[in-house]
Amino acid sequence: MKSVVALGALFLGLGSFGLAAETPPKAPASDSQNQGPAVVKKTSPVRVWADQIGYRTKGPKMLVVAGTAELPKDLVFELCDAKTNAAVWSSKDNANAVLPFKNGQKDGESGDFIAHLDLSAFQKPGRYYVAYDAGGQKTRSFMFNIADDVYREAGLAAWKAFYYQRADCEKPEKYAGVWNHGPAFLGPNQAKEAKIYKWNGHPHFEPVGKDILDDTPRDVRGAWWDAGDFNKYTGNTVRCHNDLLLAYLLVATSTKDKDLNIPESGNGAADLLDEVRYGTEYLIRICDKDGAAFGKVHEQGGCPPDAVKNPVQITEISGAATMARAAALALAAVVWKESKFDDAFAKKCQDEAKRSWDLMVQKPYPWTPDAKDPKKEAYTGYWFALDHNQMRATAAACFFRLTGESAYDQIVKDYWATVKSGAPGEQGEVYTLIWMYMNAPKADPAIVTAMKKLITDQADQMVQWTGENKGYGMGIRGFWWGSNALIGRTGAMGVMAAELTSDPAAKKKYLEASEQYVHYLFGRNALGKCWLTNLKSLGAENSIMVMFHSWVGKDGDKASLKYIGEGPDKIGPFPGMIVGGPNGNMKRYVEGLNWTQSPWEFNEPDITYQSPCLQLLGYFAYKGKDM
Ligand SMILES: [Ca+2]
Repeated sequence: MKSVVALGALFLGLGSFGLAAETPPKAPASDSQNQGPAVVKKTSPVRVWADQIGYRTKGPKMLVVAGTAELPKDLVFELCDAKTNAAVWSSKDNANAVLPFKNGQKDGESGDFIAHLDLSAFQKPGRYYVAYDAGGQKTRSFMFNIADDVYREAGLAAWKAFYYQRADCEKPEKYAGVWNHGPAFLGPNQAKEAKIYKWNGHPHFEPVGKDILDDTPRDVRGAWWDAGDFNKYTGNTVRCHNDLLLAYLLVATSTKDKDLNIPESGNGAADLLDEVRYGTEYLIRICDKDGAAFGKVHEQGGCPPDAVKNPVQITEISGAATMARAAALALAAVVWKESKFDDAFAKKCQDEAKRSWDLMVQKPYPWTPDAKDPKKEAYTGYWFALDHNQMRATAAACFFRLTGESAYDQIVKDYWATVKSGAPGEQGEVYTLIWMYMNAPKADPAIVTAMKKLITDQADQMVQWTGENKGYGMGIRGFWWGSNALIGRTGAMGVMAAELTSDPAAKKKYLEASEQYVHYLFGRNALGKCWLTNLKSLGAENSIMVMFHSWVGKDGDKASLKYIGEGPDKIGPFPGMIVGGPNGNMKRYVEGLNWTQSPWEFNEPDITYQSPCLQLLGYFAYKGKDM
């Protein structure tokens, strides 16, 4: 009974996505008691992996059949109605729907023998699974929906995950459901009155040090905890913030005020932009009286977050952090100004960006050169620094769009002359820079053409890695630590290219290629995992239920236990967070929290994994129904 209660509460947490008629069918509570065949396991000799969120009614619908050994020629696949278990389609009548990959030879990337099961021709909305005989046992795939607007709720849940990850606030039940907590990090010596500490040389996730360098109390509330740890690294915050603003711009005209059920729902501004603003306001705060930005704010992780009473610690100012602040706030100024939601806030962002920019003009980077490499700054505990020149050019592109001043244009042009196209999605802030520059009123047409070509070239490369060319229907350069971020970034190239073209055939080509990466994130991958946390209520039977996290995944902590895994007395982690994913190869993943297996390399989330995935999933959430 407990799990039914928890499921009800989960609906409460996501409750206000309020979609009525367009809502894809939800997993009925009876899913788990389904009387159909045994559900597929990663050890099944033959595995059918589906996108557990689902497929568009009229879109391509490819599932992956994976065998440990060569696939038997006589395998029959039946599409079954999840409620009645009745077969509604069979590969016996659709022989061409099963397409052996590489003529049935082993796929080197996954080590599986693969066939593509193409259900595109089946176009009846509903909830289904695929049943088949795996080595003498009747087996079924995880269930999936077929619906017109199938990606919407899962994509919005991935946006809402940022709300749960917010630092320095209370999360009332009204917005957070069963993942509510009281006011956190707002006590004495915490985020409202934090002090600057001297870095003691310890790793990034640890406290800055023991010695206070400056005891001026500073308000550094806001933004999001970086990952499973509760630190706020200025570099990562800026990267995430800027990724999210681009993700917003890709769907801006489709977004609404009340999309996310957050405290800012009902204020008249798009909720997506409100969520980013929680980071923007932090970046406004995170500097001294001259506009010099601090490198990191340390908050000690704990469960529940409001139980942590440790002092919040700030590191020293840094030139790299200051230029990153300028770029982020200049970008926010453009987006807020053009959105027309809050002109005063747009101006404040611009003024603050300019303060940091002017300081960098007076006092060029690096502020204190590193003795070993004088082009870089001496280290004061500022982790995850972003490329200084890229940040400078991004800020300049934004100022150029805001003011039209040619000095900024020249900075962008000088930087652009150094840019060579790289692998899809792997050029950091360059995409934001392009998005800002190409729509600047006085942009140089030749530069704009070259910028668009960079995006289109990378999207074309991405298209080559999809569909029948790959065992799992998509590819990235490699499955490294945080591979899901690269999945998001690679898939997002098609979204950007689709937005740049006016040719309907090209747009379709790019979006259908990007959609393959959506399928990967939602479960059509070599481990059959939906890489987002706790999406059972949206239909993903095998979503991530264990995530390495100081609050909802703290091994051995009694208060955290209810958030870890599933079963009686469990509610699991908050929904929609994307974990790092496989690391080393497509199948190398650790599911638990056993310290000796370095779970943080696999199942820890990070705001910089989440943000590029939102350029992809956010786009499909809003525009998937129009494809
Ligand atoms: Ca709002």
